[in-house]
Amino acid sequence: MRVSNHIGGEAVDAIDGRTLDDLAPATGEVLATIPRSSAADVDRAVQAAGDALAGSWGQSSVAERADLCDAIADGIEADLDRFAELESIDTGKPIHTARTIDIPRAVANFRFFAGAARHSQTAMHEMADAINYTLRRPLGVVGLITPWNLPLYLLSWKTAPALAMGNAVVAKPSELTPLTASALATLTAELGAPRGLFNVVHGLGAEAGQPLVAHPDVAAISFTGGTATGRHVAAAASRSFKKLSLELGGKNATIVFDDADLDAAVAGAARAGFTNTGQVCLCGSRVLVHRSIHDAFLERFVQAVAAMPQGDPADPRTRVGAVISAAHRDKVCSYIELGQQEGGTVRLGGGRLDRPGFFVEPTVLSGLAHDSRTATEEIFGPVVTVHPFDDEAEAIAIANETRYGLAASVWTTHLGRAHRVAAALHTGMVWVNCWLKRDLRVPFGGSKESGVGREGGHYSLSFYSEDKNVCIQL
Ligand code: TXE
Repeated sequence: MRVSNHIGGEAVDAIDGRTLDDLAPATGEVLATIPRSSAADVDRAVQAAGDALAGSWGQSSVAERADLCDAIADGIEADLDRFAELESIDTGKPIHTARTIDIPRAVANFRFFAGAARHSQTAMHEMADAINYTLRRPLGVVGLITPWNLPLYLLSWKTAPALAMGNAVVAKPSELTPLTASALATLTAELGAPRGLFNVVHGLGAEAGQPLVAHPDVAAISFTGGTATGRHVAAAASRSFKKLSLELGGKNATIVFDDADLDAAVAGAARAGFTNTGQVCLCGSRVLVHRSIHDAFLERFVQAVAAMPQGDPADPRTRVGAVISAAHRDKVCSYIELGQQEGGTVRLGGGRLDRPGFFVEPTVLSGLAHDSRTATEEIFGPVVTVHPFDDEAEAIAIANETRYGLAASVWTTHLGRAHRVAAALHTGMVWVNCWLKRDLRVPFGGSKESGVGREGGHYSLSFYSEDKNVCIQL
């Protein structure tokens, strides 16, 4: 496959003709070549986006923008199998995951934000002798930088509200997973969207992402990726006072109390730990279990994880696929080794799978100190550590003792405890007796080093627009 940039409604190569290889994680073989873009390509894309805003899109009504989002949703849905296949071969994720999670969610994102924009309202503040009303305006050109774990899912999560609020987009997808972003650009052009409304520039973070963040004509950056990269992005964006949304890493706790429904907790912890082969920022990679049920839980948890079939992502029965790259596989395996050096015992898995491609066995470690590196650093792969705690206060303290603050899940049948623990956790999101149950209206985001800002519902509409107050003397 030969993948192009999408600039001004046209599929184009990088200006200097350079390319990168995109590998299939399930085989390690070259899947596609993509443009290795540089600042000059980014500049063209930003210019094209500006042209779209200067043209008809700048005058578009909310209804027109929402209709376009609905049309994109319909287009992805009509072609769901092809989008799912592209996502699965590009990421190594099971086709089952792509078909049931990634692509349906992309459809839902466009549909949801079409509706949200149609129903959005602004405020009026009345004074004795004046009225104030709020105009909500697009920001202009927005830059969207997305990672490899949920490529279309996250790109659509940003693109839909950006378009619905009247902006034009320059997207820089991960160089490891370019395929569905290009498919989305092709679809958008086929639907007759204004040229330059949705541009995609492929390439490396330092060569194509960085110039987008630094570009003076880009009004906002929404970034999802690693915390270290987020730090660079924040520093670069601050120089031109860009609006910034950062969704970064996590080391999320799954907390299981002795009054939990054990069947539900075991199934929930397994799902939280290993969905998308552990490569979701929300994955529950540390399971904290009340000491009185620790051993019984661990035994059943290991059985539940062992029952998840791993292998060829194209097989519809597969539930655990490949990890994204050889480098990432090696990083994940190095943490499994570190965990053993730090005193942990491997209860399941323990290393790479002996087959072509980038596979790591689903791995469960126990016996580690809860402040060990393995238990506090983000591994972002199919590795979960299990730790005992003695009481509620200790569970909260352990859960909070990381530099991340994204999400947690709490398993208990005690109503008061559920509320107390949810309130005490230093995270942006808490699930009680569930995990990754998503209502697209709710605030999504993290605290501490997991990010800055919230997306979702009116939080996204507000991020991708600027409010202007008008005060009229009566
Ligand atoms: O992501 P990066 P990486 C975590 C996970 C993983 C680690 C590193 O722990 O092991 O991050 O992953 C672009 N300016 N997460 O290195 O670098 C890059 O091209 C502008 C958690 O693969 O964060 C890609 O498009 N952009 C996470 C995007 O940033 C830059 C999902 C993300 O890549 C850039 C992924 C720069 N200087 C990894 N450098 C989550 N929160 O879900 C890179 N990029």
